[in-house]
Amino acid sequence: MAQADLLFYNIGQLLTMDNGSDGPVKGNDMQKLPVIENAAVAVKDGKVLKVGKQEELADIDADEKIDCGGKLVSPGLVEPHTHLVFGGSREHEMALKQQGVPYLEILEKGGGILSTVRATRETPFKDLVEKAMFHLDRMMSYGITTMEAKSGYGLDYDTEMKQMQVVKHVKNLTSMDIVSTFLGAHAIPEELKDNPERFLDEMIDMLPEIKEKELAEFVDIFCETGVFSVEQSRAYLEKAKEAGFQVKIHADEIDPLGGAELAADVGAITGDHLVGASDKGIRRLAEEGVIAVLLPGTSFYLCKGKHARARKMIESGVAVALSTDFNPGSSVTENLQMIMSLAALNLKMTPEEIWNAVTVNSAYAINRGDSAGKIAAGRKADIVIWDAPNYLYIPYHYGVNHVQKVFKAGEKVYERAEIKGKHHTSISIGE
Ligand code: IZC
Ligand code: ZN
Repeated sequence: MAQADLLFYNIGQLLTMDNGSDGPVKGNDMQKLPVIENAAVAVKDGKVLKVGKQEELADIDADEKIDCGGKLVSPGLVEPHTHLVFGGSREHEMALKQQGVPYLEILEKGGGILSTVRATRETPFKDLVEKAMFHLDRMMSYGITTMEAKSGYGLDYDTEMKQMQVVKHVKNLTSMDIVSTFLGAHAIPEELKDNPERFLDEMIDMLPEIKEKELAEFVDIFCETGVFSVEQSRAYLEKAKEAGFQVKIHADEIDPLGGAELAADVGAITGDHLVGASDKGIRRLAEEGVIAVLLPGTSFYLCKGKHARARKMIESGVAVALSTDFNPGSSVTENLQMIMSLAALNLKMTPEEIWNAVTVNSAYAINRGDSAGKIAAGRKADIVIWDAPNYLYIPYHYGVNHVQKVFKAGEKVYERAEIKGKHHTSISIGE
């Protein structure tokens, strides 16, 4: 009899996401979902030992056995686009939004990103660490076990470095796997308002040091009206590639500028947002194998009634990933499950496509396809037990946290608290 540390048994539906191939799941293949009913998963030394039907794991004994109550079990979710580290908050801008002042106009007047830049410059390192940990813990409670974190609220050498050092420090405090992105080109700082080229040169000058100190794996830019043009972005990203980075683009988020085409031209690993992506841009993403990271929470929160054309992308053969875009301005939520609901309602993605988008494809979107997003023998045991009877249920029941327990590398990192007091009920969904 083989010996495991942990055995998850009585799993009603297990989404292994182990589709038998490498690479992101593209186009119509996103409709396929690797599911095992009545399953079990054995874990040893933090890694998955064996996965299968419960009877196939009858030969495994374990120190600890976890009854999954016939519920849904999935890999830890992967979150591929966040602005995790920032000072302050922007709740005072809600009223402007209600009055119909556009996001880019708030930015032009020195608010928006620039207001967060002022706050981030002023906030001491240790406070940024604490704040990042607060949001990151909440993400973990929503089932996320691997995530990306961008800089971009410094817009000067010291503060951009500070933000990336915060991410590096936080990696030692959490079991969350974090992938870092340098987004120095997130806005033009007030002090260089009239000289964006000089500002971009300053950011380019930082690249060798960022590389040497391993402070980021990706370089990203906000290619948008009033921020950086397609041509500025192209030149910047070419420099980033020369410095040895893979690149990402905030592309066609608000205005359709040709960001999708640019992402394809420069061989970006992802094009993010793509709300205004053209037909040609979508075709080019498919041709070049650029992963589309869609952020329907941002479209929801910007209240413009316009959504990324996920159906067109999937029909064209693009691999789609989903993300919260967690940030203090355009998408203030850590809840990737809510994003799954918005993807169903506003992007018309099917539940099967949505699950591929928040696991396998989001892992490939941050170069972690080999280690995250699947439950398979030899991989880290990043596992979520859901208070849900099946995978359809998560996008369907929106806005709440369905997580019962989260395991990171075989270690329990979150468990839903019980309601205390005489009104407590033990009834739960799926029983
Ligand atoms: O702070 O508003 N779009 N960057 C590009 C953002 C939104 C984050 C922010
Ligand atoms: Zn973003």
